[in-house]
Amino acid sequence: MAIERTLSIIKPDAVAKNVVGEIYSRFEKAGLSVIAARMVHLSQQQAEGFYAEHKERPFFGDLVSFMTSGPVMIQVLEGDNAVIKNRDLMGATNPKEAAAGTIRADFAQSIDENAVHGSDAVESAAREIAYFFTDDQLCKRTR
Ligand code: RTP
Ligand code: MG
Repeated sequence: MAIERTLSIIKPDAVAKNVVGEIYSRFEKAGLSVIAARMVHLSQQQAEGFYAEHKERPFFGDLVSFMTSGPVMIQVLEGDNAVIKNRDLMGATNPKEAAAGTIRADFAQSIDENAVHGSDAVESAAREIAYFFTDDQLCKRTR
């Protein structure tokens, strides 16, 4: 198995619900380690830049207003197959379609306010990690 890194964001709805610890616990139980983290209230410019790939989509404006509506918790997760493992923990984009026991099934209310973000591929993970963290902010695991 490949050791990968992925970018995870606990979105404003889940931060407001005070379930950051519960979501971290799921990462840990799945064997993913947090190697960098910070809490940020994103500016409009930061949110627009992060979701630039969706710029032309009809939901872009709502997505940016939601992502700037309160603080988010941003972390880099590392572990075996981290990208797909985190996507599996998250569940489907629409929480109504998310499998039971996934983060979105348990903590999200709608497709617009869906609790978490996770990179969708190794390439996008590298880009998204670099968007929020410098290399020297990524900690080496000691075991
Ligand atoms: P994310 O990027 O946040 O991890 O979510 P995702 O990969 O599961 O979904 P993506 O297609 O990348 O969409 C990004 C976010 O935009 C909102 N969205 N709304 N109303 C809609 O049809 C719609 N589609 C997407 C969601 O909040 C989604 O997380
Ligand atoms: Mg996505």
